[in-house]
Formats: sequence, structure tokens, C-alpha cells
Amino acid sequence: MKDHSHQVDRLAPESHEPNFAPPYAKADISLLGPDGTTSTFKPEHLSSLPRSKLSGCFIVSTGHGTSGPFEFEGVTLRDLVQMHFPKSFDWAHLEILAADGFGTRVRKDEIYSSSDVEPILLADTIDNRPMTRDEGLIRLIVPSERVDALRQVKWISQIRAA
Ligand SMILES: Nc1nc2c(c(=O)[nH]1)N[C@H]1C(S)=C(S)[C@@H](COP(=O)(O)O)O[C@H]1N2
Ligand SMILES: [Mo]
Repeated sequence: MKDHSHQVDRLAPESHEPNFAPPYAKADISLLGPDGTTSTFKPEHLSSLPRSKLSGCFIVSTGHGTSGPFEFEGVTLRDLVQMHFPKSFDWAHLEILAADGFGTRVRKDEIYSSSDVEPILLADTIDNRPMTRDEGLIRLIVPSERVDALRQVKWISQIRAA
């Protein structure tokens, strides 16, 4: 039986009515280390990091229906963490948070166990062009999630290690 006595986990909803546009336009992304250190980068920064591609992706959207297959390109969470976090950092998961308050949690073991052909990706292009604001601008792609697009977070504004 489900225990409804505890608070609902905002980063693991069972269903969600998707937003189709973020509340504001700021596209900067803040990276928060487990020790509270914060660095902020512009979306363009992603083009200077190692790039990965993910093809054959479908977005199973509650609002727009299923669309795809798409080819997304961007930086894997694994590469982002390796480039930005010192090895001494101790963390168990990343909270991927969007400008509209939506988000998901990605466990460290998911980041490291995801294969090179199906990595968890911070995508900034779709089908070889920049993603539009409506499409999410910077969007998390979790290939293993195929139900209701609950982890395909659009408009990422914060990545927090905890
Ligand atoms: N930031 C943000 N990302 C989000 C959502 C949202 O409301 N806000 N909704 C999720 C859900 S439940 C769905 S179905 C898809 C909708 O994606 P689409 O607009 O590309 O169809 O976005 C996902 N990512
Ligand atoms: Mo959804």
C-alpha cells in the first residue's frame, strides 16, 4: 500500500501537467556543489565542452503527444560533472531544476552506469539546430525514461549536487 502520510516528492512526481513555456527568459545555468559553491554559465558554454549525440529519441508528451524520433546533442551529465566538480566532492545525486520549478533527481550511479550510446544528456540542439524556447532551450534527456516525459526537464536553470 502506498504511504501518503509523507510529503510528495517534488522531484519525482507520478504525473504532471506540462508547462509549454517557462515563466521567464533567463537561460543561465547555475551549478551548485555539495559544499555550497556556485558557478553560473551561459548556455553557449555547453558548446565548449565534449559533445555527445543521442539519436532515435521520442518525447512521450502528455500535452503534445508522442513526437520523434529526434537527434539530440549536448553534454552528458557525466562529462559536465567531471569537468566542473573536483574529485574530492562527495555527492549522491544531482537535482536538475527548471525555471518553472519542475525538475528531476538523477542518482550518481545512473549517471555513471548510463552507457555511451544512451547517456543522460544536457541537450541544447535538436536535429542539428538549437532548441527553441518552446522546445526547452536546454533540456535534460533521460533515455531510460519512456513514460509521460516526467524526467525530460525543459528550461534547466540549476543543477545541484547533494
Ligand atoms: N521545465 C519543465 N519541464 C518539463 C515539464 C514542465 O512542466 N516543466 N513537463 C514535463 C512533462 S510532464 C512533459 S509531458 C513534457 C512535455 O514536453 P513537450 O512540451 O516537449 O511536449 O515536458 C516535461 N518537462
Ligand atoms: Mo508528461
